[in-house]
Amino acid sequence: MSCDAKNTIDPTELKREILSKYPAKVARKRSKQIVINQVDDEGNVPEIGANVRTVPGLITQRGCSYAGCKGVIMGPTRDIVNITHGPIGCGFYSWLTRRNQTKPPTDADDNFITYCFSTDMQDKDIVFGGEKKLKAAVQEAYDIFKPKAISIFSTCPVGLIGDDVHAVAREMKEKLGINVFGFSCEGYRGVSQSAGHHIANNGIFSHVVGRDDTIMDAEFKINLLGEYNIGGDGFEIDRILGRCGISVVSTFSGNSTYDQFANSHTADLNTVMCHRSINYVADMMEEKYGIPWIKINFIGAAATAKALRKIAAYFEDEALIARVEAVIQEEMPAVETKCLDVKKRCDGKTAMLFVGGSRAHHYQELFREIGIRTISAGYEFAHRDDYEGRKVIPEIKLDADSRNIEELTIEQDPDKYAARKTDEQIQSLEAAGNQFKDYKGMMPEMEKETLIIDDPSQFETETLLEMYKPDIYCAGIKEKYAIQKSGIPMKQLHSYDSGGPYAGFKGAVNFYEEIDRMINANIWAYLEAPWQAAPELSAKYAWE
Ligand code: CFM
Repeated sequence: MSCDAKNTIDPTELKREILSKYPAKVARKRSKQIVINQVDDEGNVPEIGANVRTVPGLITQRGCSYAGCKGVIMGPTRDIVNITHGPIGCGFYSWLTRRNQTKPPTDADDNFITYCFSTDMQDKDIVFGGEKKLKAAVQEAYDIFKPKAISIFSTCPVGLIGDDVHAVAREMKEKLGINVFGFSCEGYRGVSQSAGHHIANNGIFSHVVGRDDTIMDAEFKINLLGEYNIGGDGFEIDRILGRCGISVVSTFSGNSTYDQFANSHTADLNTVMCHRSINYVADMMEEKYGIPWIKINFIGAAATAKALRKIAAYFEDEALIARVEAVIQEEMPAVETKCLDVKKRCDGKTAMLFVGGSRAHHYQELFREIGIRTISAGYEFAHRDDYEGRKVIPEIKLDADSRNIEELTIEQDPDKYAARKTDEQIQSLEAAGNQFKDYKGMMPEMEKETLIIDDPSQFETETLLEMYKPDIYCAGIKEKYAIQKSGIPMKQLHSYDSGGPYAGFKGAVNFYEEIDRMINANIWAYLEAPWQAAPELSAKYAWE
């Protein structure tokens, strides 16, 4: 029934309708970030505005730079003591709020993820400076936990008053004899958490990667970059890779440890899962150590099979290629049985995905497998390359906000660089259809006329829901209940609600079941959306 409505909506009209509610200047800005998708034969798509400041007053889904650094990148590492230098709220709200899991091999191994370390900055520290307090906190953490490493995260006031966290880190490193490093990841450092990813990754690359040259005794060694083990995704990926005989030296940063980062330059291939948060690390590792990188995706059963085949093709080993095929053959029947069953009830339904900087793309694969079309999607904080593909990177203009984030100058390491493949080998692999250093982005894979919205506001979300009435909407906790009140099931794709894993083969089965349960539950029919209860209810903006 609602299908007709979806097909008759003119996205151009809808965009005009949304923009008409904004003041002219805001409308101009938003019009660049709301794009009607078109894909030509070469896979070219329209330009989208992305990675720009949110207009003050619009209710955004975004987080801050500190969140991206401390929570996203460093959050899943279990044996580094992460101290938040700042008011207690910043530490508290980034304490176990992301469902990244970790599994120390034994109870004796360090696991600090369950702790919240903070300097608990007070007014007097803002006035007189907080460096002394920070030093005392580092000392105290060391005395109690004796960790391998301690890292320090700057919150907004730290930058405003000018505490030098790096000087404190240097001094304490010298004094304690362990690795201590700081991050200038004040919340305001960038336009979103994306800046924090970059700051964290630069820090790990400068302070940790390359410090342990032990070569793992394994035949096929890879790093998994941009996989954060949300809901146990990383465990499922490790299970599958393990079955294939592929060894993971380091995951950045799901279920990771300090030693794995330190050792990661010994891997022979970097595989990039979340392009947004980590693509620059892959580039830096290639330049400094000679490790090529490929984009892979373990979200979706077909995507998982494809990722495994890509890795096997890179190593050019017949036994590995055969083993990967055997694993796919063994794993797929259970997935296909579930998929066929669920598809009976989900085929033809529609979804909208507004998540982070990567999942709004990856999850379209899983939905497609059970016959669900994505009719509108967008990211909170992705850059143009995540939408349009890496080919637009040279065109992206650096603005003042991007310049704020340090770009490391990387050179070949005189001792540790070893090209894993010669140029000729890479070329012949490319000729055989393998792609290196490439990501085509989300938009080329989306249908024409779908609405792509960057950094959507709450008002835009509500308008989309009202007009399109999708069968399911995916975003985060801030959006969840407002959306469900309008009678539309809402799946959290950040935390997975309480579910997961959704990666790999077993994850696909979990996801199909979950979406089937949510979409086909009777409960939604009993809910009345505000516009159904009071269709004439309207309001005017002050400037109208
Ligand atoms: Fe990468 Fe992520 Fe994402 Fe991200 Fe995130 Fe996340 Fe995400 Mo939430 S690193 S960009 S900053 S895939 S926490 S595990 S779900 S917004 S789409």
